[in-house]
Amino acid sequence: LGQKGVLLWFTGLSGSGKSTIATALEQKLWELGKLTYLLDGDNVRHGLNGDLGFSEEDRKENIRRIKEVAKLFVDAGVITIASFIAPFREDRDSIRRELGDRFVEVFVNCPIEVCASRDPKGLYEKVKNGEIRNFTGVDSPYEVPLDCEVEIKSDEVSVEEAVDSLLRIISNL
Ligand code: GGZ
Repeated sequence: LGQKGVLLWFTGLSGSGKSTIATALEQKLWELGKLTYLLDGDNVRHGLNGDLGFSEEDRKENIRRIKEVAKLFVDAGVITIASFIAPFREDRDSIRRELGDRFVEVFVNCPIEVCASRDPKGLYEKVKNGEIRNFTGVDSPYEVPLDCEVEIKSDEVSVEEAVDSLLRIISNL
């Protein structure tokens, strides 16, 4: 009868479109009367994970804590959307192991050249000028998903098309 919780995890490079698609999906679900929660850098990295940076160790701890929070939301029956790079396959796979079929890994796949040309926050420019180090895809690794549930080529499909395909997947869960 009630809504079953699920975790949709958007992984991909900075500027790949994770947050844009995640926000549009959340809006659509809200219009459908669904209970949702969006976890992203704005509400997690400033608060709960405010002590963490972008070293490999901190990124892994970032994802571990977000996983634990997300599990609570899923337990509560919420359609939980997480938008974080999560660059390490091992970390994403550990979420899948714990949540099983309640976990949907969404790879927002976009060539880094396109991400860098969008550069919504001017971060790629800063990387180029040497102002930021350990930047994902440049001098910090991103392990491409091999077995994700969904892949969105954000340079090829529109946000609306991406949201529609995700809604179809959610409705079949
Ligand atoms: C990658 C960085 C970095 C470095 C700051 N590397 O495009 P954004 O701005 O809004 O998304 C990026 C965000 C990445 O945080 P996550 O918590 O998703 O990363 S991880 O899963 O790897 O822990 C970017 C900004 O923070 N940012 N410095 N060095 N992205």
